[in-house]
Amino acid sequence: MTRSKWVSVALTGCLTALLAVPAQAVSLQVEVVDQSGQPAADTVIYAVPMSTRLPARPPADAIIDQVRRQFVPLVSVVQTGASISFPNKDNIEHDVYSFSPAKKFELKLYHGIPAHPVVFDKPGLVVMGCNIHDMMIAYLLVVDTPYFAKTDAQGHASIAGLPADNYQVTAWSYRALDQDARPAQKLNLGADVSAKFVLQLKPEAM
Ligand SMILES: [Cu+2]
Repeated sequence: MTRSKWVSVALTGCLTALLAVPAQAVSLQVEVVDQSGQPAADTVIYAVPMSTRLPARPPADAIIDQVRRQFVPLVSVVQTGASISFPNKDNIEHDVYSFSPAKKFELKLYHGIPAHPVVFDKPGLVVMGCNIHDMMIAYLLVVDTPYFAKTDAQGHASIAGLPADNYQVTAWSYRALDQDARPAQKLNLGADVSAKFVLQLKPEAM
């Protein structure tokens, strides 16, 4: 191959690669603290684009385990339409239920993996419990976007691969003093952005 032909092939390859990915993908770093400045772990962050369409791919499924009479994880977030399976890893039976308007359901006393996952087809907060063990509780936030994350022990979360756009970025904590509060920021994500939320939270349960 001549040099000029090689350059042409290489350029065509680059262009094809460029066209295959969205014009520009950016990332969002979020820090969440409570009213005393302490890191707020297990806070859900979700970003809804103002003008770009959501990707057509189906929502990612999730798993909420039951281990030693606890739901693991305590807090989950999924996109509307996602399926969640609830494997019981204990040697005793659990009876998982929710009375939340966003999803009322019950998985009657069972061991192992239920035959069918539960589909969460409406956005909102779903609080789950076990009819046998009153201490068991889990929180699921169902959101109308695939762009979400949960803060780690340091109160940090990041969402990568966001198409450049203006976003409504919302934070929700299961410890919020006002469970209906949805503090949000409008952010221009034309490039990588860092944001901070200060939430009014109840003390962490011991
Ligand atoms: Cu139970």
